[in-house]
Amino acid sequence: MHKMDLVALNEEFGMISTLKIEDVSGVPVLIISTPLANARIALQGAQVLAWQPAGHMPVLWTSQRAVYRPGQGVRGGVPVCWPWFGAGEEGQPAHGFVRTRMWTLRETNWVGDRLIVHMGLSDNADTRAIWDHGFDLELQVDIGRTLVIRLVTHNTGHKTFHITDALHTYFLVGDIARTTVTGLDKTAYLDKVLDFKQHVQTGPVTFTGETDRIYQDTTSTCVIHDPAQDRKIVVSKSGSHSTVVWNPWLDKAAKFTDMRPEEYQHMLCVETANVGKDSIALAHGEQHVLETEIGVEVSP
Ligand code: TA6
Repeated sequence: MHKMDLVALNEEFGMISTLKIEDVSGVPVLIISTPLANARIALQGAQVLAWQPAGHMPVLWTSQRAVYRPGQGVRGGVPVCWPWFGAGEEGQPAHGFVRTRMWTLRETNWVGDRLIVHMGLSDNADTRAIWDHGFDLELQVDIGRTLVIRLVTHNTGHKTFHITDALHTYFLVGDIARTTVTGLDKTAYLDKVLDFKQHVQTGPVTFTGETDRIYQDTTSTCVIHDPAQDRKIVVSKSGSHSTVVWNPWLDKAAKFTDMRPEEYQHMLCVETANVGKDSIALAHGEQHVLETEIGVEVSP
């Protein structure tokens, strides 16, 4: 990133002892410190990389081998999957094309003691060559004792479009084998590990191997129970009818160049999404808000 751009960004948005923008291998990263929480956000992909509320351990996981390079998504934090979740059409990037693009830092503002960062991305010739629709996206990161992330999709084109989307959140856990997720009991899911066959969840989700499930038609709050770190992470949501639960386990993790294999033990994705039959149709001028709120509680 050009040094002048960084200087200009800090002049416009920097806040002494609260917000500064640094260049991490060509990727501008917002370093945020408020009395309630610390956070880091990459402008590439508008990707939240870290959030740590005061008095708690970090809540989000990022890989020790994460790659910070223009055009490459960071493994961890909260990747934004849009305008499709999962594999695209032939030759299209997985999870859409916005998580590797540079978003614009639009505004920062205080609401009480919470700091809200607004980043935006609109269609251009490059995006229309991939996906021929007019859109404006805004990601709002609302930082306080909880973390609220809102993805606002606005159809600025003339045609109705359909999207699937996700806030693909990677959580830090002490030991995946002792971790459980409640809130999905009796919910139907597609099991990617078993050729997307449909099953119904019974009781808490437990982890004994690669787990990759798309729970559908659910608006439930999920709770990640992490006894190894004596805490619970509460993931509530709105504008979302799918929840994706993913842990690659050892063999799949070993295939990622941007992850140490053994790190699978300390991460878990619980994703606020709209996938498959839960896709969203937006007509000209319509908006949709996908929102997740993350809180952490000590639970000895
Ligand atoms: O959300 C789960 C998933 O779709 C997995 O199947 C796996 O592909 C994961 O996303 C990570 O995808 P990525 O493209 O970021 O490596």
